Amino acid sequence: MAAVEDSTMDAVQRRLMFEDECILVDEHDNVVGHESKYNCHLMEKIESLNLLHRAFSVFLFNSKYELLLQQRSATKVTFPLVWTNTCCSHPLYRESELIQENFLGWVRNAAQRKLFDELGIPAEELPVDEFTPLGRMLYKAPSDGKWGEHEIDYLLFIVRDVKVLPNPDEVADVKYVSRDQLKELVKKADAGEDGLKLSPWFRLVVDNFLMKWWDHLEKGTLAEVVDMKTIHKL
Ligand code: DMA
Ligand code: MN
Repeated sequence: MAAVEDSTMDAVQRRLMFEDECILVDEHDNVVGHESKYNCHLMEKIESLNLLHRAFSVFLFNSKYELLLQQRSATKVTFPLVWTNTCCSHPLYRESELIQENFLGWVRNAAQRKLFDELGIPAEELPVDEFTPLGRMLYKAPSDGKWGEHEIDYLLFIVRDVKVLPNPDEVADVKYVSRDQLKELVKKADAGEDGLKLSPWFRLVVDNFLMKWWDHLEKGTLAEVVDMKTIHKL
């Protein structure tokens, strides 16, 4: 992927790069400060200052237990046009998104904020108690020469039939997949077919957790696999 130069950065994405103040954490997920989304995603800063920030990934299923995927828009600074889970972003360094009770306090605000921004799903459709936090993973992934991720990512499931209205600044395409359809997608991405790419964090979840969690979701035994103590280093 070509490096995104600041001068050619999409205006909407540039605004978010400076407006969004991400939460800096240590390897144990203790809050240690805050930094602009811009600096948090510059590989040079990540490496030289060992910047690590907090993020979340929502996996939304419909009542047929199909998973909603999104393709990131072409204007995203990191990982444009890759296919990924329903919605990913960062809780921001503000009181409402730093609340930690049951790992759900800030979800009410951060996940609801981005599910509306990116997919047009109103907050009323997403009661906070319906989100199940499954686990946390720490990973680093370069996007191109300049940008990348280094995050502790909270993985959240929700089952809900929703009406989706994608925001073209954020999302190029959406689709629901069954488990078999997702396996086909992964095969295609591995083979480089149709220029199909999956995000590195989605791929880590697929390879390490998703199929097992999906089984438990369908059987109604998801609580058995919740582990909010471990931070998986992947
Ligand atoms: C960041 O997602 C979060 C993860 C888990 C990669 P993003 O780049 O889509 O963030 P935003 O939507 O805030 O640009
Ligand atoms: Mn990030």
